[in-house]
Amino acid sequence: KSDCVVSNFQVKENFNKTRYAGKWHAFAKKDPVGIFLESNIHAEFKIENETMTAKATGLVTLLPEWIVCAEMMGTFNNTEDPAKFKLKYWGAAEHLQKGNDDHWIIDTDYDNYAITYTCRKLNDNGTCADSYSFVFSRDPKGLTSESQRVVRKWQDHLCLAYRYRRVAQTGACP
Ligand code: DAO
Repeated sequence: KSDCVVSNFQVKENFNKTRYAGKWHAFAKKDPVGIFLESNIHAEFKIENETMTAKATGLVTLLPEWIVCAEMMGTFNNTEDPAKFKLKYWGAAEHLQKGNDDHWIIDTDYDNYAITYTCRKLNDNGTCADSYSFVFSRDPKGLTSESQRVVRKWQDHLCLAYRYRRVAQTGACP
């Protein structure tokens, strides 16, 4: 069982970013405070001289009457743990969000599912006050029940069970 202390969370052992490269579709997401990416989220990961980069797309609401498909760029800077990255991200357009987040690959089988974790703000006791997490699928149609079973176990480990919502994939942001 998990104690919910972020520094004790397990991440993918011997994470192989070459096998992780390619396209992933968001299947479910636990949102941070101030949600940004809402639906139709997908990302294409590449490796450029040992550094993982991504181009991500998703529907965002900038104003109630201004909903756009945001194109986001990210650079995943390596750390001493191959599954833990410092993600620097920015929008292709100026009015989009930018920032620096931890980005941990909690688990993946590279071919079907992945689950990521970001904690933006720690509590004094080491648990997380503001986190987000993506469940990715290689198949845009979704995850098999077997993959969902594995993912559910990790959601529990991250102390985020039942905090995820399904991410609609309607083809709105190709
Ligand atoms: O939707 O509020 C949110 C959290 C995500 C914001 C960061 C976007 C990063 C885009 C590049 C990385 C793709 C995995």
